[in-house]
Amino acid sequence: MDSKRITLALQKSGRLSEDSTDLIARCGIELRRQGGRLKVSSGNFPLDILFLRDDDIPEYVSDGVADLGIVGQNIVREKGREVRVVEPLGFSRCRLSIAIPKAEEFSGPASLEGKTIATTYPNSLRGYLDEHGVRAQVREIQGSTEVAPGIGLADAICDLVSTGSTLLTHGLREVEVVLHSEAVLVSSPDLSSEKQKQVEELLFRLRSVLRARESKYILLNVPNESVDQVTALLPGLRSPTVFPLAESGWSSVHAVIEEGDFWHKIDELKRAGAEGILVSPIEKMIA
Ligand code: PRT
Ligand code: ZN
Repeated sequence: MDSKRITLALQKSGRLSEDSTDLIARCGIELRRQGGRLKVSSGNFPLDILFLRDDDIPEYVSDGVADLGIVGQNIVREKGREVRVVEPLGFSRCRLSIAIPKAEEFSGPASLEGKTIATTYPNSLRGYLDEHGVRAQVREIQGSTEVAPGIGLADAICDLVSTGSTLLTHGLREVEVVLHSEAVLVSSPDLSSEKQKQVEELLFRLRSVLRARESKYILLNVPNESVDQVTALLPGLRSPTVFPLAESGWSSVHAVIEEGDFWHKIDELKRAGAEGILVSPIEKMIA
């Protein structure tokens, strides 16, 4: 094995796959994924990718078979393997929650005392119950947890929720959040210094892509008398860039804004006299 190449474990197929491979592509790393192959190598970065079931990723990374992995925090927590969480990636957000039949009363964790809870996350659920001093029976099942109360298999369930529509369809309501999750980059606990260097290079690219995702490039025309007011609204990487327009009395202002602030900022900018506002995505952002 080439000691300078790093191995990244990704989910083979499922909810994490597309965002994970897309992220790697945006880092300028070319992969030629052929059919159902388990391992592919990049020709332009010292990276090999292993495609696995998401549940197996923490084990492969903690054992050092893979140096890095992309997996949900829910799986990292459930498996309890020794891995280092290097970077939250902002996709596949969900929560692990306890849900009960919607007509049932719930007045806090104590309402679960003596109940049977079906889950595919027994360790996380036991952790939650212990933390709250609740004695309940954990029934580990494989998949389709949401049907368990309806067929008399359990009183409650503990499962992943994103939109909540699965719970709704099965007449259940979410009562407690056990943990919030998103996809994270994890690394092996002990990497050689050579590999660590490659990981740093990959991380530098990843962070540039992630930062850019949260930001927009904004261009607007502003009457000169409003430039100060408008630039005060736009922090930018340092401060906004201001150019004179060919038409006298007007300037063009360029800046970077946070996606989350976007609509709120646009309203304020219009009120301050900005016109011809253009907003575009940013591909990479190097701090
Ligand atoms: O085959 P493999 O083992 O690799 O895949 P998998 O079937 O175990 O996992 P997959 O692809 O379904 O999910 C991978 C990861 O996506 C999870 O570990 C989470 O980190 C994340 N994720 C985000 C979700 C959800 N959102 C999600 N909603 N995983 C599962 N769900 C399921 C949930 O279990 C429930 O059945 O979707 C349903 C609820 O969704 P809503 O939108 O109706 O609330
Ligand atoms: Zn899985």
